[in-house]
Amino acid sequence: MSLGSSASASSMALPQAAFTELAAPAHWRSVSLLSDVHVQVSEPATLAAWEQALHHCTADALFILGDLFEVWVGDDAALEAASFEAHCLQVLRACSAQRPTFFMHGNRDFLFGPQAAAQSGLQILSDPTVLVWGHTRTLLTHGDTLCVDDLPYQAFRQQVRHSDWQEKFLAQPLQERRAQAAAMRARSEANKQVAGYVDVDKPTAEQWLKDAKAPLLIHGHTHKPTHDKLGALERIVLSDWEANAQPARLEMVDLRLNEDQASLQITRRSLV
Ligand SMILES: [Mn+2]
Repeated sequence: MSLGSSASASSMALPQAAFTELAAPAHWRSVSLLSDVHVQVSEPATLAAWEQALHHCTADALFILGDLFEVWVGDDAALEAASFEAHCLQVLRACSAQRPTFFMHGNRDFLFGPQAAAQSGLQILSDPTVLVWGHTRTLLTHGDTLCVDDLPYQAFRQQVRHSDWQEKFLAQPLQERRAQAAAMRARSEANKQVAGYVDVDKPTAEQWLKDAKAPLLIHGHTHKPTHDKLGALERIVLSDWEANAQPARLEMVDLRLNEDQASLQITRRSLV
């Protein structure tokens, strides 16, 4: 089985968004969001910044919208003594002990499973999810499903999100999975050198917002942080993280529910 082979694009279904809702408890005053940290052994500065961000988090809830890990090859990776994965789950555990900490799968860490969730205390969110907070509705997604123009990626996504593929992949030895994931990443990086990151399809995103009855979309994935308009609607794209970039990219978004319970105060916060 090859990790990189893709199913034919013609067999691909259009994204079907089912809008799961998450009701925020009445006492929440602020939440923080981040995504695309891509923690990995080879980037200790980004890892340290992420640990600090969680340690100093004061929000009532934290939302991690995917690609927290550069790669997640199976929950058993965290069972290896002193593994990088085990360390990361400990960091998450300390955070989730203080506040509800939600995790949505990204395209790098979609194999983050129930065992890792239990070990870290993370609550897994379906993608997409509508956060219903006071009278506000905010649509949260990793963002890769909305990149409908990237047909090879969508075909690949459909393949690897299938339970048959996942069972076969996870049945292989851990070392073999790590090697395959590294090869896949190398190919994906090479692709990006050529094509760059594809943005989400704006008409599809707008339709999702209309169907979800939400005026605001928050997503990551594209590594193109922005706060812009989608027609009459609004979108925030979370930044990817890289401590050694010039300038460093270490950013969270904070939401605060206004007194009217009907609007949100949005702050992009750089941790540099
Ligand atoms: Mn991604």
